[in-house]
Amino acid sequence: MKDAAPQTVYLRDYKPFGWRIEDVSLAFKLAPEATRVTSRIRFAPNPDAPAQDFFLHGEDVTLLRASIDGAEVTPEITPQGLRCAVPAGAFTWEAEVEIAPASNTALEGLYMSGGMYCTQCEAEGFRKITYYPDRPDVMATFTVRIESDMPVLLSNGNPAGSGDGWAEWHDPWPKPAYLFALVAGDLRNHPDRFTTRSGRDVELNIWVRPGDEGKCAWGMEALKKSMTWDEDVYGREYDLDLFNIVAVDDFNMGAMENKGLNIFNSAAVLASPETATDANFERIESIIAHEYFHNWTGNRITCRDWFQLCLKEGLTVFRDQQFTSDLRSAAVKRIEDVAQLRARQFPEDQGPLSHPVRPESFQEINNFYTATVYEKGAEVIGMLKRLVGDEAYAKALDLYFDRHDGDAATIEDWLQVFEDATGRDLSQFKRWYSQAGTPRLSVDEDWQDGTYTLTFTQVTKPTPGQPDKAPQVIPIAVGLLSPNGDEVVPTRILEMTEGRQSFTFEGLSARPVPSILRGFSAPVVLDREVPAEERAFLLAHDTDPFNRWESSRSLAREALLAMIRDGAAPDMAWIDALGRVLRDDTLDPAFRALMLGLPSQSELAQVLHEKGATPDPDVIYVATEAMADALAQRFEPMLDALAAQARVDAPYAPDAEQSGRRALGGAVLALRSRLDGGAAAKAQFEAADNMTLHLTALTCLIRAGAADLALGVFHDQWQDDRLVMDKWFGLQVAAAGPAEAADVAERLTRHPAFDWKNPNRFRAVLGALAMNHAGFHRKDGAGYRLLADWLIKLDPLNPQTTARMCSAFQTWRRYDSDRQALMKAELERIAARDGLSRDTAEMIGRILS
Ligand code: B3K
Ligand code: ZN
Repeated sequence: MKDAAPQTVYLRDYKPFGWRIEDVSLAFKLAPEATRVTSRIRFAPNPDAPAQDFFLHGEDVTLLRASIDGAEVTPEITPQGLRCAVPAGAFTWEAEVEIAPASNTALEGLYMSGGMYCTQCEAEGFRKITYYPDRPDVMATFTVRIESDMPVLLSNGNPAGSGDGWAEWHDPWPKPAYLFALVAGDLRNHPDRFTTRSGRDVELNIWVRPGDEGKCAWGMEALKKSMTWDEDVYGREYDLDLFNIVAVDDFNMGAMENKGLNIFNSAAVLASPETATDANFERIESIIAHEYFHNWTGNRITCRDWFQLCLKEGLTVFRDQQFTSDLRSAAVKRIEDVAQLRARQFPEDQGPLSHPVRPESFQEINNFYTATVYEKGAEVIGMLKRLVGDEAYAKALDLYFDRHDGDAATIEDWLQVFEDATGRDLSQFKRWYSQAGTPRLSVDEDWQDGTYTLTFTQVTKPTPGQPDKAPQVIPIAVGLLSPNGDEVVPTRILEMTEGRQSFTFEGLSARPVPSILRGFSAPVVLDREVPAEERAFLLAHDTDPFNRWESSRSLAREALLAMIRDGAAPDMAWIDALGRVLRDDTLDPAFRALMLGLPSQSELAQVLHEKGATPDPDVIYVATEAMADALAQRFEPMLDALAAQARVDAPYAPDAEQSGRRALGGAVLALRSRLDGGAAAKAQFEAADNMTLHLTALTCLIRAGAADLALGVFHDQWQDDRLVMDKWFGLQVAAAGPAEAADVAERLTRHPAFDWKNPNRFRAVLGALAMNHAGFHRKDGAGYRLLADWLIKLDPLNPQTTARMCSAFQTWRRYDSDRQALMKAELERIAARDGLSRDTAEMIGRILS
């Protein structure tokens, strides 16, 4: 059981552990209800640490015996671990514990999934396996022996022997316990090889349940591409003889970078054209890369403590984003990443859960694997690179790897490397790590005698625990266009450091049109009233693809706001300008597909809230539908031509080129379905030979209210495929109208295949409900109630997934008083549960605060 009165942990209280560990030997005798774990650990006093009691973490483990240097000891056991008197010098600790993986529903520590044993130790799961100093700054080499009748027995590092019913592994690289992994099961492998550029021959395997062998090829290609890319771009090579990936069905997140033995949610690695969409393929490619890149940014250089999580996560997200931009379209990737940041990180940073990229306190660290730590953490690195330039960035990274290989490092170490490599003072830049909230940037313009002046003002609103904000360093990428559309000043980075600051451009022959925050050069909100003609001008002429998209997005947003607030008609000027972009067949189909997307309903609610209005989800829904209908009608004459450009004649490949075409085709089909009642979608559904076309068609049919038959057909065809069935569950809720979504979700929770203990299935239904803006916020509170009921049910079994999904309520203060009262009541109902987990209690407490 977790602590009843949770403790808050503070960054400022960090102190090193009193001992170092030279080597760890673990022996596992696996049994579902009674696994025995023996540990033998050589401890030596840490001269750099203050005096302290000898304390080892341990939760939900039964100590059977313990000894020091061979003499039996009787430690004091607490719910969090054990305390024991130890000799003054070095000593050998031995302990035997018993754990019950089959009863471990939290999916943290050693647990069972689909008949196999697997582990998840980050952040603090190793303490559920045995007593240990479970903190990232304690690094050791591990030797692991596994005894089990399972045919495949895996752990970290290189194989060190095996026989009938046993296997041994040795990991020569010192690592913290959170990177430990063990897998045992009846598994099949998809093998391959990779030779590193210095000639190391590496065996690669993807291990899956029997029957899934045909879904590994893409993941394997992604792994090899990642290995090559990290050598080419960061000069980083792989460092073991073997790299194993295992797919498991029950997993709280996407994947985990355990040294030499990555464990993946099967949804984040298994794919075939028949069962996975283009978006799935792209996501798998980037997650494989992300976990692989952690081998250097995370494993070889790890974090001193969990407050430094962004040191590995922000950097590794940044690296996987670079990888995807290099492999696919950089422009499309940037737009997708910014859209994600705005959809996930901005609401977090502008609400009760706001926290700095490097938080200063937590109760449950699992609650801080957030969009802020990951995605804003990556944006901060992007800004750093923009400020120092590509060459200096490369130099700083080389220095980082040289200086800190083998270390458990901090953000201070990271910034020091940049200071040393560039001679810059980064003390003000460091505020990006300590100050929460999204800065808002406003702009004044002045034009006089050939001199053009831009004056920026930055303001960050107070966030929980941080009433006063200091100015940040903001790299503002700006380009200037002449009135005829030529670029007169190419992109320049303006480095803003003050609260209000002016930048001048001299020698211009006419007043220019500015393109500001190109490439989204900083994670800020740009508050700038721009006349619609100027936006339309940028939509037509901007050379920066991100800002071209942004101009259209802003026009769409403003048009929708006018429809929502004043009942205005759709803005035909914007629609026609968009039409001109769509007709330009020199433009990437993927880019044109993105241009056709409307701002999300949740984003519109956020903007209304910022402007002091109370968003009504039903009105927002109606306006968005009306806008989509207007697009469909206006673009009807060109839908055939667009569909022709979207056609793919070659055999299916999930590459950028083909998936871009299919994305455009999907956007066209969505418009057409508004005009033909779903006839074209029905034809596509029947003819589709890949999941992307199949699922796009099914979505259109649901939206057109014509999916009854198709849903049955789809179900019968795919009922034995767990991942495809997740789509079947999720789509029905995601595409349902506002009046039905909660009822559809409720009905699906009673479906015999609704395995609510499986996080993927749980999220497919309840996560999709939380994302269906108008459906979740149904006026009578049915959406809130259903989600709260299920969170209450899941919490005792799986606190981590429960706590994460509580964030669906984080925006509760945006809405009208009736909805606020309904959401508050549900939050209080959850909070009042006896024995609520530390994870969920902390989340609800923060959301209500
Ligand atoms: N490092 C893991 C996440 C662990 C989450 C623990 N609650 C996956 C990743 O970021 O690569
Ligand atoms: Zn990561």
